Amino acid sequence: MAEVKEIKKAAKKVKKADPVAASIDVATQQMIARAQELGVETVFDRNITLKPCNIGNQGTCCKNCSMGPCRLPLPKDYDEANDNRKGMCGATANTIAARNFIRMVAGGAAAHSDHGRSVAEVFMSAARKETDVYKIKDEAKLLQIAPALGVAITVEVDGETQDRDIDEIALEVAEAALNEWGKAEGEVLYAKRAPEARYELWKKQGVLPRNIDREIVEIMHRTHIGVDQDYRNLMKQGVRAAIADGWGGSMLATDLQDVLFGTPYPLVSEANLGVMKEDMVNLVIHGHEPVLSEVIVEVAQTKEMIDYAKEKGAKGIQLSGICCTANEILQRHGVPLCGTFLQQELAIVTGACDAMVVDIQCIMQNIAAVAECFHTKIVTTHPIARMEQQSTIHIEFDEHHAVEDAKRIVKLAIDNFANRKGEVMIPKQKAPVVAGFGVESVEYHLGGTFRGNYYTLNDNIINGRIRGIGGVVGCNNARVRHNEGHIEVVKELIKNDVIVLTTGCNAIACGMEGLLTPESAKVFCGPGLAEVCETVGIPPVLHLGSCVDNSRILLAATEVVKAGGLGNDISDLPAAGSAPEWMSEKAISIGQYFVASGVYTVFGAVFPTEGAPVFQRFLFEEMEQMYGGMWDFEKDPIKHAWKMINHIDSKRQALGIDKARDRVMMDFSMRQALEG
Ligand code: SF4
Ligand code: MSK
Repeated sequence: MAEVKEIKKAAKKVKKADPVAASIDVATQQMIARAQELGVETVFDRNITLKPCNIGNQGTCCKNCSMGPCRLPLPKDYDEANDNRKGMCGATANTIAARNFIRMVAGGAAAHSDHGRSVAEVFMSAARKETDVYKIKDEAKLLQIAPALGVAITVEVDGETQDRDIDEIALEVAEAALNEWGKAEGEVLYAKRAPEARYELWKKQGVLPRNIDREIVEIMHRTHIGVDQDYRNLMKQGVRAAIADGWGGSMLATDLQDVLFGTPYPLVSEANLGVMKEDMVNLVIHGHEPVLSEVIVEVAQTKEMIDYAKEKGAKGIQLSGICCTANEILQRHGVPLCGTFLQQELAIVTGACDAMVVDIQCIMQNIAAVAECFHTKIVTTHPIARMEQQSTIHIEFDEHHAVEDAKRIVKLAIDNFANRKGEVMIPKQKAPVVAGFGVESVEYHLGGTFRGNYYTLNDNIINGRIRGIGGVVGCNNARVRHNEGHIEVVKELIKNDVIVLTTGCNAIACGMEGLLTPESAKVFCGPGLAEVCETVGIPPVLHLGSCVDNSRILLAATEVVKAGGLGNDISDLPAAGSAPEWMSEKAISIGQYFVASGVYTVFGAVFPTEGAPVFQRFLFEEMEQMYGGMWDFEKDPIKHAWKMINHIDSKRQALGIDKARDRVMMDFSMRQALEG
């Protein structure tokens, strides 16, 4: 008996992922197979051997006190009227699922907002001129955000209006921004940047955030055993904290990064593992905060470093990025994208990654184990994000000696070039991308020649060439086929004339698939969207940046409302949100602030409340009456896209612009007939 058990165990041990079933991307498939050939385990293999807990997946496992964990799976013969499931303390499935859900909001909001706080601290150093490395790069953006933080940009002198000193403004902006995390009174100031109707709605619902930290702390308090035991009231706090993230911490992170490092404008680059180069030093930058990576990009381009790399036998230095640090340095410098969240181990498996430098968020601990099989050095840089593996190197980054830190890291990668062992195998696949969009560049490209606003975009939505706007964002999740959901959802949307705004790993996935080029419009888009993209010269999928840059989507939607003709609030717009392959708590916080901002938001992969149908109904239906936006869930990518399109169509109908679209379709078929 014991023998059979052992044989079974051994068989389980050798269970490996099928590369083609694991990813739609050929480069990823090749590298999964390569890892298996070399005996290196990756997340794709662990997906086969490590099964998720079904009860945790349903959101109905509570471990908030030591009388638990209390596990309340949804019974097969579930009968809502007789649902007597209770934890030891009597907490119902709804209470447990709601507590777990808003704890995810707290985790996500904390991650985004703490990132924002770090940027604000560096901004303060720059404003105080304590560092030569960081300076105010984009004064126009500083002047644009200052009034929203209560900082005047002009002053009255002898009855005349004069511009204020830019250094004084920067200092006051830094103080006001940092104050947003912990002020004793008032409300998060950026909430007023939302359309007026939205702000008033938040006020009416009692969800205006007071300060960023407080809303996150209050979630932890309310979800402690024996505090808030009403899922509606719990969600009120979830909404408040999510607004504090989207319209607070994340928006401040985006704005202050733009002021310090420059507001992105469209540029050309490439995406996928094929951007790595065998004969160059490959330094892969991974994480989320651009504060260090900005300096690394600068240092790696200096003659001193390039000469040093040549001295060591390399042709130069190839930088590339993973996850949202990748998006940040792509948007501002055109540094190519190496891959998404699920490709971080695979970049090392190439055997050509001389160093991977990481900061915060989405960094798999297993990169240290994979790196031990190769020559790769893993460099952690953030005081709050270290790894237990002794093989990793910690170079703590400090803005006061940023250049020295960056030099040490770049040199370490160069010195490691000669230590490569075994065969290098870099997949060939890479695709061109046009990235670097933002509220300002969308306005520039779609705003028309004479009107510097969103008028032309609105006009194209009203006349039906553009059916609506899809915000498609979020992670990869190894429990579903890598990039399949992302790409199928986006392709179905653009095929049906829905323009897509993307961030995070969805943006990287779209880049790898060639969807971030203007040329992709005539291949993949419906006639109306193709016509707009071809006329204006933009891709049908606009890359707006990293996870914190979802705030750009909120502001773009606000600009659309302001431009007129499409209602008074974000909830009136023919628009929908999506995260087809989400996995992180940050995605839940983003989803919740989209919903609270009036956006119908569909998630794929798995939804963490299925064990509590009453609470889930609150999220999926009742929230719409309160906020004009609600959650939904659909695993199948095509049905997922169609839920969004149907919602967009219902909004078009409510606005009375559905007929215009019919005419456009007729024009196209006539044109086709003529061409035929
Ligand atoms: Fe169980 Fe209640 Fe404790 Fe949660 S808080 S673990 S439901 S006893
Ligand atoms: S990196 S949070 S896996 S999008 Fe922002 Fe990608 Fe999700 Fe991390």
